[in-house]
Amino acid sequence: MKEIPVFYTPVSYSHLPESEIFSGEKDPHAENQDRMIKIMNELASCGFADINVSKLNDTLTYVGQVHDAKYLDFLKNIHKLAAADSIARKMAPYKNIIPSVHPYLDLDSDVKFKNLTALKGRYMFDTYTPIMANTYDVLLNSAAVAVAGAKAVEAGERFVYGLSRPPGHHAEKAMAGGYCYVNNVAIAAEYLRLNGAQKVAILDFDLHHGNGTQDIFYDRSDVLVVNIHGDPSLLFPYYTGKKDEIGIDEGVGYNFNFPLPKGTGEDVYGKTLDRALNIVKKYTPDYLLISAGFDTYKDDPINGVIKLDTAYFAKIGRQIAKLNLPTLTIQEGGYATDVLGKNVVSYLKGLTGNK
Ligand code: Q9C
Ligand code: ZN
Repeated sequence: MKEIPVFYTPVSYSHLPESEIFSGEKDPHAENQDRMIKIMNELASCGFADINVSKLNDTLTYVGQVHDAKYLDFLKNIHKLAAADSIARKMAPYKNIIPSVHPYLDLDSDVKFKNLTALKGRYMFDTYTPIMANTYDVLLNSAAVAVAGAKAVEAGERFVYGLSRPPGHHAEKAMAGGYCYVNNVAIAAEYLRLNGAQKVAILDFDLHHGNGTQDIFYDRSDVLVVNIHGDPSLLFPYYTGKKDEIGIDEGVGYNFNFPLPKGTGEDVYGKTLDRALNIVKKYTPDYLLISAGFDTYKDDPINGVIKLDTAYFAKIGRQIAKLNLPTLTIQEGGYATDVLGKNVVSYLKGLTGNK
């Protein structure tokens, strides 16, 4: 069968968030290592060739184009700062950094940078996205997978899959959240823009609104952002993803949201996907990037809104392929671990027209 190169890094397996805090209670973390194991195993058993991205090369350059320098300093240093503070207080260091207090007035006031508890909340918008000792290393490697994928489509590959983990689409210019630290798909888009592409389109079909990608490109017309997701009044990230968010300044008319109601099945989903793809087509981008989340699967443990089955992901792939664009797919969510690999492979086979 026609092959799709698969980029990944084994460093992702060392990303081990233990728990997420929901309504004050610790839950086992949904974005577990098993997800990636299942995807890799299924890809291997279907004959996909994988490419281990083991060097960071110029990744940090492109991460730095997307994210604020202060935010990156925070990601790099907060765990060490907190550990040193614990030791100074003769306490056991925290394994996971999770915020307690969020800024509600002046985001840039000094106290937020001088006080550790204040600092933790400054750059994290939820309690689902813990920072561990190795998080900075892990997130750079995850971004490196996206950059390597971008280089491969730039070099002429028609379809590429980047298994970035942790995922990225909830990470804003200066905020971690939704299991995301840096925005892998945005970093890939920025790579392509800075290396000659005039226009890049991003289609995000994760169950959750890609608030981070929207935030990053909201005032730009050179990167089109189109999002299909479950109604954010029912689902994370709650505060964004409505239809009337159309962009600002230069970016007006280059941001599209398609929130879908509870119970959405194939019929409505298919019509929405057609509309979204028409917008992409009209834009005539040089490259198409896909934020692929498989949490729209009918039995996904954190989904109660959109109901798609494994075979339907192939249909999504076929529809996307019809646009005839060089297409880089970046992995985002999907928490029905046992079928996640099958859902990914179904989609990838749909892209290439394989059964
Ligand atoms: N147990 C991505 O799909 N929901 N992020 C937590 C509480 C957070 C999803 C529910 C969903 C984040 C990349
Ligand atoms: Zn999601």
